[in-house]
Amino acid sequence: MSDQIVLKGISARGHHGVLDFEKRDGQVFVVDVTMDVDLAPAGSSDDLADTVNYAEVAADVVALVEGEPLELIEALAARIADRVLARPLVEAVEVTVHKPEAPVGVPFTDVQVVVSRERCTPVVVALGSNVGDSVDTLQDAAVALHGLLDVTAVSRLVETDPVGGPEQPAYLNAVVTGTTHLAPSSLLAGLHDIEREHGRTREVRWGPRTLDLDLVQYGDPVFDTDVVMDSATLTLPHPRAHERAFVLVPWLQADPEAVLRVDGQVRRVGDVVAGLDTSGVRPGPDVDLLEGPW
Ligand code: A4P
Ligand code: MG
Repeated sequence: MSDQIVLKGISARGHHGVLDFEKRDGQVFVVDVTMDVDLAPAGSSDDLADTVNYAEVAADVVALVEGEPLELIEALAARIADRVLARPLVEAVEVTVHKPEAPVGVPFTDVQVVVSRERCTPVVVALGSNVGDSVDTLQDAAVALHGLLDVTAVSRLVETDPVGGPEQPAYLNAVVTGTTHLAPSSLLAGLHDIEREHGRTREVRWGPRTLDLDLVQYGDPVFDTDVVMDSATLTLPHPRAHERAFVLVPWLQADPEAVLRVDGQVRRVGDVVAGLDTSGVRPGPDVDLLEGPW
Protein backbone atom coordinates (compact mmCIF):
# COMPACT_ATOMS: atom_id res chain seq x y z
CA MET A 1 0.00 0.00 0.00
CA SER A 2 1.27 3.48 -0.78
CA ASP A 3 1.79 6.19 1.83
CA GLN A 4 -1.18 8.45 2.47
CA ILE A 5 -2.11 11.81 3.92
CA VAL A 6 -5.68 11.83 5.20
CA LEU A 7 -7.54 15.05 5.88
CA LYS A 8 -10.99 14.57 7.40
CA GLY A 9 -13.96 16.72 8.26
CA ILE A 10 -13.09 19.99 6.49
CA SER A 11 -16.22 22.00 6.99
CA ALA A 12 -17.41 25.09 5.11
CA ARG A 13 -20.62 26.78 4.00
CA GLY A 14 -21.52 26.60 0.32
CA HIS A 15 -24.48 27.22 -1.98
CA HIS A 16 -24.50 23.99 -4.00
CA GLY A 17 -27.75 22.17 -4.82
CA VAL A 18 -30.52 21.97 -7.39
CA LEU A 19 -33.19 23.74 -5.30
CA ASP A 20 -33.57 27.54 -5.17
CA PHE A 21 -33.40 27.79 -1.39
CA GLU A 22 -30.14 25.80 -1.38
CA LYS A 23 -28.56 28.36 -3.69
CA ARG A 24 -30.04 31.25 -1.70
CA ASP A 25 -29.47 30.16 1.91
CA GLY A 26 -26.51 27.83 1.62
CA GLN A 27 -25.65 24.97 3.97
CA VAL A 28 -22.71 23.16 5.52
CA PHE A 29 -20.62 20.77 3.40
CA VAL A 30 -18.02 18.48 4.96
CA VAL A 31 -15.11 17.11 2.90
CA ASP A 32 -12.62 14.27 3.49
CA VAL A 33 -9.50 14.02 1.30
CA THR A 34 -7.17 11.02 1.14
CA MET A 35 -3.99 11.57 -0.89
CA ASP A 36 -1.51 8.92 -2.03
CA VAL A 37 1.90 10.54 -1.62
CA ASP A 38 5.36 8.99 -1.41
CA LEU A 39 6.31 10.06 2.11
CA ALA A 40 9.80 8.52 2.08
CA PRO A 41 11.59 11.76 1.04
CA ALA A 42 9.91 13.82 3.81
CA GLY A 43 10.36 10.92 6.22
CA SER A 44 14.13 11.19 5.87
CA SER A 45 14.54 14.94 5.24
CA ASP A 46 11.96 16.20 7.79
CA ASP A 47 11.40 19.05 5.32
CA LEU A 48 7.93 20.38 4.45
CA ALA A 49 9.13 21.04 0.88
CA ASP A 50 9.30 17.25 0.34
CA THR A 51 5.65 16.58 1.09
CA VAL A 52 2.16 17.96 0.52
CA ASN A 53 1.20 20.84 2.78
CA TYR A 54 -2.18 19.69 4.06
CA ALA A 55 -3.04 23.18 5.31
CA GLU A 56 -2.84 24.40 1.68
CA VAL A 57 -5.03 21.51 0.55
CA ALA A 58 -7.61 22.34 3.23
CA ALA A 59 -7.61 25.99 2.11
CA ASP A 60 -8.18 24.90 -1.52
CA VAL A 61 -11.11 22.73 -0.43
CA VAL A 62 -12.73 25.57 1.52
CA ALA A 63 -12.26 27.94 -1.46
CA LEU A 64 -14.08 25.49 -3.75
CA VAL A 65 -16.90 24.81 -1.26
CA GLU A 66 -17.43 28.54 -0.71
CA GLY A 67 -16.95 29.36 -4.40
CA GLU A 68 -19.07 29.05 -7.56
CA PRO A 69 -22.38 27.33 -6.69
CA LEU A 70 -22.83 23.97 -8.43
CA GLU A 71 -25.92 21.81 -8.84
CA LEU A 72 -24.36 18.56 -7.68
CA ILE A 73 -21.95 17.46 -4.96
CA GLU A 74 -20.59 15.05 -7.59
CA ALA A 75 -19.31 18.09 -9.50
CA LEU A 76 -17.93 19.65 -6.35
CA ALA A 77 -16.09 16.43 -5.44
CA ALA A 78 -14.65 16.15 -8.98
CA ARG A 79 -13.38 19.75 -8.87
CA ILE A 80 -11.77 19.22 -5.50
CA ALA A 81 -10.09 16.03 -6.75
CA ASP A 82 -8.71 17.81 -9.83
CA ARG A 83 -7.37 20.66 -7.72
CA VAL A 84 -5.65 18.27 -5.29
CA LEU A 85 -4.15 16.19 -8.13
CA ALA A 86 -2.61 19.34 -9.61
CA ARG A 87 -0.09 19.18 -6.77
CA PRO A 88 2.93 17.38 -8.24
CA LEU A 89 3.52 15.03 -5.28
CA VAL A 90 -0.04 13.65 -5.17
CA GLU A 91 -0.29 10.37 -7.10
CA ALA A 92 -3.97 9.62 -6.44
CA VAL A 93 -6.78 11.16 -4.46
CA GLU A 94 -10.11 10.11 -2.98
CA VAL A 95 -12.54 12.90 -2.13
CA THR A 96 -15.72 12.44 -0.08
CA VAL A 97 -18.24 15.28 0.04
CA HIS A 98 -20.87 15.03 2.77
CA LYS A 99 -24.06 17.05 2.66
CA PRO A 100 -25.67 16.35 6.05
CA GLU A 101 -28.37 19.01 5.67
CA ALA A 102 -29.46 17.92 2.17
CA PRO A 103 -33.22 18.20 1.52
CA VAL A 104 -33.86 14.46 1.45
CA GLY A 105 -37.47 14.55 2.72
CA VAL A 106 -37.04 11.86 5.37
CA PRO A 107 -34.95 11.71 8.54
CA PHE A 108 -31.34 10.78 7.67
CA THR A 109 -27.88 11.31 9.09
CA ASP A 110 -25.70 11.96 6.06
CA VAL A 111 -25.39 11.69 2.31
CA GLN A 112 -21.99 11.51 0.68
CA VAL A 113 -20.40 11.07 -2.73
CA VAL A 114 -16.96 9.62 -3.18
CA VAL A 115 -14.75 10.20 -6.25
CA SER A 116 -11.32 8.71 -6.91
CA ARG A 117 -8.84 10.13 -9.39
CA GLU A 118 -5.39 8.96 -10.40
CA ARG A 119 -2.62 10.99 -11.96
CA CYS A 120 -1.89 10.30 -15.65
CA THR A 121 1.14 12.34 -16.64
CA PRO A 122 3.11 12.10 -19.89
CA VAL A 123 6.80 11.40 -19.26
CA VAL A 124 9.98 10.89 -21.26
CA VAL A 125 12.72 8.51 -20.14
CA ALA A 126 16.16 8.27 -21.77
CA LEU A 127 18.08 4.99 -21.67
CA GLY A 128 21.82 4.50 -22.13
CA SER A 129 24.31 1.65 -21.78
CA ASN A 130 27.94 1.08 -22.74
CA VAL A 131 29.02 -1.82 -20.52
CA GLY A 132 28.10 -5.52 -20.94
CA ASP A 133 25.47 -6.78 -23.37
CA SER A 134 23.86 -3.37 -23.94
CA VAL A 135 21.18 -4.63 -26.35
CA ASP A 136 20.03 -7.19 -23.82
CA THR A 137 20.13 -4.68 -20.98
CA LEU A 138 18.13 -2.06 -22.87
CA GLN A 139 15.55 -4.63 -23.92
CA ASP A 140 15.15 -5.77 -20.31
CA ALA A 141 14.94 -2.15 -19.15
CA ALA A 142 12.25 -1.34 -21.73
CA VAL A 143 10.21 -4.27 -20.42
CA ALA A 144 10.78 -3.23 -16.80
CA LEU A 145 9.62 0.31 -17.60
CA HIS A 146 6.15 -1.14 -18.16
CA GLY A 147 5.95 -1.50 -14.38
CA LEU A 148 6.27 2.28 -14.04
CA LEU A 149 4.61 3.63 -17.20
CA ASP A 150 1.91 2.98 -19.72
CA VAL A 151 4.36 3.01 -22.62
CA THR A 152 3.23 4.94 -25.70
CA ALA A 153 6.39 4.84 -27.86
CA VAL A 154 9.85 3.31 -27.90
CA SER A 155 12.58 4.64 -30.18
CA ARG A 156 14.99 2.58 -32.24
CA LEU A 157 18.44 2.06 -30.77
CA VAL A 158 21.12 4.59 -31.67
CA GLU A 159 24.85 4.08 -31.30
CA THR A 160 26.50 7.23 -29.94
CA ASP A 161 29.97 8.57 -29.27
CA PRO A 162 30.48 9.11 -25.54
CA VAL A 163 29.91 12.66 -24.35
CA GLY A 164 32.01 13.80 -21.36
CA GLY A 165 33.65 11.58 -18.75
CA PRO A 166 36.73 9.40 -19.15
CA GLU A 167 37.66 7.52 -22.32
CA GLN A 168 34.96 4.90 -22.72
CA PRO A 169 33.24 2.74 -25.34
CA ALA A 170 30.39 3.96 -27.57
CA TYR A 171 26.91 3.95 -26.04
CA LEU A 172 23.63 2.52 -27.14
CA ASN A 173 20.84 4.97 -26.39
CA ALA A 174 17.07 4.96 -26.73
CA VAL A 175 14.05 6.89 -25.48
CA VAL A 176 10.75 5.62 -24.10
CA THR A 177 7.66 7.83 -23.77
CA GLY A 178 4.53 7.03 -21.80
CA THR A 179 2.18 8.11 -19.05
CA THR A 180 2.46 7.43 -15.36
CA HIS A 181 0.41 7.73 -12.19
CA LEU A 182 3.62 8.05 -10.15
CA ALA A 183 4.85 11.35 -8.71
CA PRO A 184 8.27 12.48 -10.01
CA SER A 185 10.21 11.30 -6.93
CA SER A 186 8.54 7.86 -6.99
CA LEU A 187 9.21 7.49 -10.71
CA LEU A 188 12.89 8.39 -10.21
CA ALA A 189 13.10 5.85 -7.37
CA GLY A 190 11.62 3.23 -9.72
CA LEU A 191 14.17 4.10 -12.41
CA HIS A 192 16.98 3.72 -9.86
CA ASP A 193 15.58 0.30 -8.87
CA ILE A 194 15.72 -0.84 -12.51
CA GLU A 195 19.29 0.50 -12.82
CA ARG A 196 20.30 -1.42 -9.68
CA GLU A 197 18.71 -4.61 -11.00
CA HIS A 198 21.18 -4.31 -13.88
CA GLY A 199 24.20 -4.00 -11.62
CA ARG A 200 24.45 -0.22 -11.89
CA THR A 201 26.73 1.36 -9.30
CA ARG A 202 27.47 5.09 -9.16
CA GLU A 203 31.21 5.62 -9.34
CA VAL A 204 32.50 7.99 -11.99
CA ARG A 205 30.26 10.86 -13.09
CA TRP A 206 29.58 10.50 -16.81
CA GLY A 207 31.60 7.25 -16.63
CA PRO A 208 30.76 3.94 -18.31
CA ARG A 209 27.63 2.24 -17.05
CA THR A 210 25.59 -0.92 -17.59
CA LEU A 211 22.41 1.13 -17.54
CA ASP A 212 21.51 4.78 -17.13
CA LEU A 213 17.86 5.83 -16.93
CA ASP A 214 17.24 9.57 -16.92
CA LEU A 215 13.91 11.28 -16.43
CA VAL A 216 13.99 13.85 -19.22
CA GLN A 217 10.58 15.44 -18.83
CA TYR A 218 7.55 15.05 -16.54
CA GLY A 219 4.29 16.58 -17.78
CA ASP A 220 3.45 18.40 -20.98
CA PRO A 221 5.03 21.81 -21.70
CA VAL A 222 2.34 22.51 -24.32
CA PHE A 223 -0.28 22.65 -21.57
CA ASP A 224 2.14 24.11 -19.03
CA THR A 225 1.72 20.99 -16.92
CA ASP A 226 5.40 20.01 -17.02
CA VAL A 227 7.12 19.98 -13.67
CA VAL A 228 10.05 22.36 -13.38
CA MET A 229 12.10 21.67 -10.27
CA ASP A 230 15.64 21.58 -8.97
CA SER A 231 16.00 19.60 -5.74
CA ALA A 232 19.03 17.76 -4.35
CA THR A 233 17.92 14.53 -6.03
CA LEU A 234 15.89 15.57 -9.07
CA THR A 235 16.14 18.29 -11.68
CA LEU A 236 13.34 18.68 -14.24
CA PRO A 237 13.45 18.93 -17.12
CA HIS A 238 16.76 17.03 -17.23
CA PRO A 239 19.28 19.89 -17.22
CA ARG A 240 21.44 18.55 -20.07
CA ALA A 241 18.88 16.82 -22.28
CA HIS A 242 18.47 19.83 -24.57
CA GLU A 243 22.15 19.80 -25.54
CA ARG A 244 22.48 16.04 -26.02
CA ALA A 245 21.93 14.56 -29.46
CA PHE A 246 22.05 11.07 -27.90
CA VAL A 247 18.78 11.94 -26.09
CA LEU A 248 17.02 14.21 -28.59
CA VAL A 249 17.59 12.18 -31.78
CA PRO A 250 15.92 8.99 -30.45
CA TRP A 251 13.24 11.08 -28.66
CA LEU A 252 12.32 12.77 -31.94
CA GLN A 253 12.21 9.41 -33.62
CA ALA A 254 9.82 8.06 -30.94
CA ASP A 255 7.69 11.23 -31.00
CA PRO A 256 8.06 13.55 -34.02
CA GLU A 257 5.81 16.12 -32.29
CA ALA A 258 7.87 16.21 -29.10
CA VAL A 259 8.40 19.52 -27.28
CA LEU A 260 10.85 20.40 -24.53
CA ARG A 261 11.22 23.34 -22.17
CA VAL A 262 14.63 24.95 -22.65
CA ASP A 263 15.53 27.86 -20.32
CA GLY A 264 11.81 28.42 -19.71
CA GLN A 265 10.88 28.43 -23.40
CA VAL A 266 8.80 25.66 -24.98
CA ARG A 267 10.63 24.43 -28.10
CA ARG A 268 10.04 21.70 -30.65
CA VAL A 269 12.60 18.95 -30.17
CA GLY A 270 12.99 18.87 -33.97
CA ASP A 271 14.13 22.52 -33.93
CA VAL A 272 16.55 21.92 -31.05
CA VAL A 273 18.05 18.90 -32.84
CA ALA A 274 18.50 20.99 -35.99
CA GLY A 275 20.88 23.25 -34.04
CA LEU A 276 22.98 20.39 -32.61
CA ASP A 277 25.96 18.47 -34.00
CA THR A 278 24.46 15.01 -34.54
CA SER A 279 27.54 13.46 -36.19
CA GLY A 280 28.17 11.29 -33.10
CA VAL A 281 24.76 9.59 -33.40
CA ARG A 282 24.32 6.61 -35.77
CA PRO A 283 21.62 3.98 -36.21
CA GLY A 284 22.24 1.20 -33.68
CA PRO A 285 21.60 -2.54 -33.98
CA ASP A 286 18.37 -3.22 -35.79
CA VAL A 287 16.59 -4.52 -32.71
CA ASP A 288 13.03 -3.59 -31.84
CA LEU A 289 12.83 -2.75 -28.14
CA LEU A 290 9.08 -3.17 -28.55
CA GLU A 291 9.63 -6.89 -29.11
CA GLY A 292 9.34 -7.94 -25.53
CA PRO A 293 7.22 -10.52 -23.73
CA TRP A 294 4.72 -7.77 -22.91
N1 A4P B 1 19.12 13.42 -11.01
C1 A4P B 1 18.71 14.71 -10.98
N2 A4P B 1 17.83 14.95 -11.95
C2 A4P B 1 17.66 13.79 -12.63
C3 A4P B 1 16.85 13.42 -13.73
N3 A4P B 1 16.03 14.32 -14.35
N4 A4P B 1 16.90 12.13 -14.17
C4 A4P B 1 20.08 12.88 -10.06
C5 A4P B 1 17.72 11.24 -13.55
N5 A4P B 1 18.52 11.52 -12.48
C6 A4P B 1 18.48 12.80 -12.02
O1 A4P B 1 22.78 10.73 -11.87
C7 A4P B 1 23.26 11.45 -10.74
C8 A4P B 1 22.08 11.90 -9.92
O2 A4P B 1 21.32 12.80 -10.68
C9 A4P B 1 21.11 10.82 -9.52
O3 A4P B 1 21.38 10.29 -8.25
C10 A4P B 1 19.75 11.51 -9.53
O4 A4P B 1 19.22 11.64 -8.22
P1 A4P B 1 23.46 9.38 -12.24
O5 A4P B 1 22.64 8.74 -13.29
O6 A4P B 1 23.73 8.61 -11.00
O7 A4P B 1 24.89 9.85 -12.73
P2 A4P B 1 25.34 10.19 -14.14
O8 A4P B 1 24.37 9.65 -15.12
O9 A4P B 1 26.77 9.81 -14.28
O10 A4P B 1 25.28 11.74 -14.08
P3 A4P B 1 24.36 12.64 -14.91
O11 A4P B 1 24.75 14.00 -14.52
O12 A4P B 1 22.93 12.23 -14.80
O13 A4P B 1 24.88 12.31 -16.32
P4 A4P B 1 24.01 12.20 -17.58
O14 A4P B 1 23.62 13.56 -17.95
O15 A4P B 1 22.98 11.15 -17.44
O16 A4P B 1 25.12 11.71 -18.55
N6 A4P B 1 27.32 9.77 -23.74
C11 A4P B 1 26.55 9.08 -24.60
N7 A4P B 1 26.87 9.00 -25.90
N8 A4P B 1 25.42 8.45 -24.16
C12 A4P B 1 25.04 8.50 -22.85
O17 A4P B 1 24.00 7.90 -22.49
N9 A4P B 1 25.47 9.40 -20.64
C13 A4P B 1 26.17 10.15 -19.81
C14 A4P B 1 25.64 10.40 -18.47
C15 A4P B 1 27.44 10.80 -20.23
N10 A4P B 1 27.74 10.59 -21.61
C16 A4P B 1 26.99 9.88 -22.45
C17 A4P B 1 25.82 9.24 -21.94
MG1 MG C 1 22.06 9.83 -15.45
